[in-house]
Amino acid sequence: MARKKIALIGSGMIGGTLAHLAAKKEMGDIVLFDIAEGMPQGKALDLSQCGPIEGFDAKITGTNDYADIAGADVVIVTAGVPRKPGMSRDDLLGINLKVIKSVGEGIKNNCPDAFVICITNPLDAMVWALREFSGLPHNKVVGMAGVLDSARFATFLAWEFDVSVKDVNAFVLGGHGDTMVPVLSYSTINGIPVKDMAKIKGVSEDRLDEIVKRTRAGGGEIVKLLGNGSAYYAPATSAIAMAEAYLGDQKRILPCASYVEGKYGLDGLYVGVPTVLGAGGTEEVVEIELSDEEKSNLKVSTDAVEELLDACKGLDESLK
Ligand code: A3D
Repeated sequence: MARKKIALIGSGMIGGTLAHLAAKKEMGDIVLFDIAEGMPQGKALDLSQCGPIEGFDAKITGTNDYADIAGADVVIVTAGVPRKPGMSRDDLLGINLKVIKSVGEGIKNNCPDAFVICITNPLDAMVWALREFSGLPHNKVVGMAGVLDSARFATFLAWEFDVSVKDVNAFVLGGHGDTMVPVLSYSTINGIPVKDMAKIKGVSEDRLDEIVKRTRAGGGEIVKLLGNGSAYYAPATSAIAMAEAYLGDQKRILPCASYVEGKYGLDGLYVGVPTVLGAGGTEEVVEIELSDEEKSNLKVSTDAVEELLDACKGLDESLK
């Protein structure tokens, strides 16, 4: 069987980390693409030289030519600019929309059968625009955010309860912004609802609220600490888990920015929802029952995503 081909559009901090992880896991041959000349080639060479030490077989190449992503099975998109301290994800819209347009066309012309995972921010708007520009079916274009946001939520819960992260199952829904919805009612410690665990461990509701708030602001906390750029290790790991679910037809249920039509009262929007990921791409959006409060929080979040889509349509005629 031929090796799979993984194309990484954007070879910056997340792109380079993705390449390293994909190579280590021998997921396939890897093409690093970027508009910066020399940089993807340099990273590819450097990463290739990890092979003899780490013992992986993966051909890693760097390029500035979209023709080299031809036939890719999976494309992961990080092209664009990240946040600087004080910026919101939405501040990136104008600049990253132009980038996503060129990426969408590159994918359409070279690997229209690929499964495409978008990471570029503002995520929910960029994944929608990428789907529009690439013309791929909705089930083959997905956004990575929920896996990361849920991992942040799980980390903070594990620290609070002093338990292994392996036993924490945390869930975040909605758009990837300050209005995201960490859902305590579906978060458990090895099956024990978080609210029950809080009682057992003497953790107050106020403290749980603080954890929810910290999760929502989790990306900004790292941007502030780094001083330059945004998180990249956990975002890369999250996207790799999604790519593995697709390549291995794993049927994992992961929170992804998927195209939702009909469910959750939505009509054609990309937003974070539990999604079955398998060989068919986003095979099913799972509609879970939410409390009235969770529903209204989700509505605030999806309204914010809709506003961003309107802004995209205002910036690019072809999206109207
Ligand atoms: P960075 O290290 O700057 O890498 C971005 C790369 O994109 C750079 O190497 C650029 O040269 C390249 N690039 C710019 N324009 C183009 C273009 N037209 N075509 C191809 N490549 C181009 O950023 P990063 O890797 O840290 O972050 C990448 C993106 O991911 C940013 O938009 C971040 O905001 C976003 N991000 C999203 C999450 C989510 O959870 C959704 C988390 C962290 C970062």
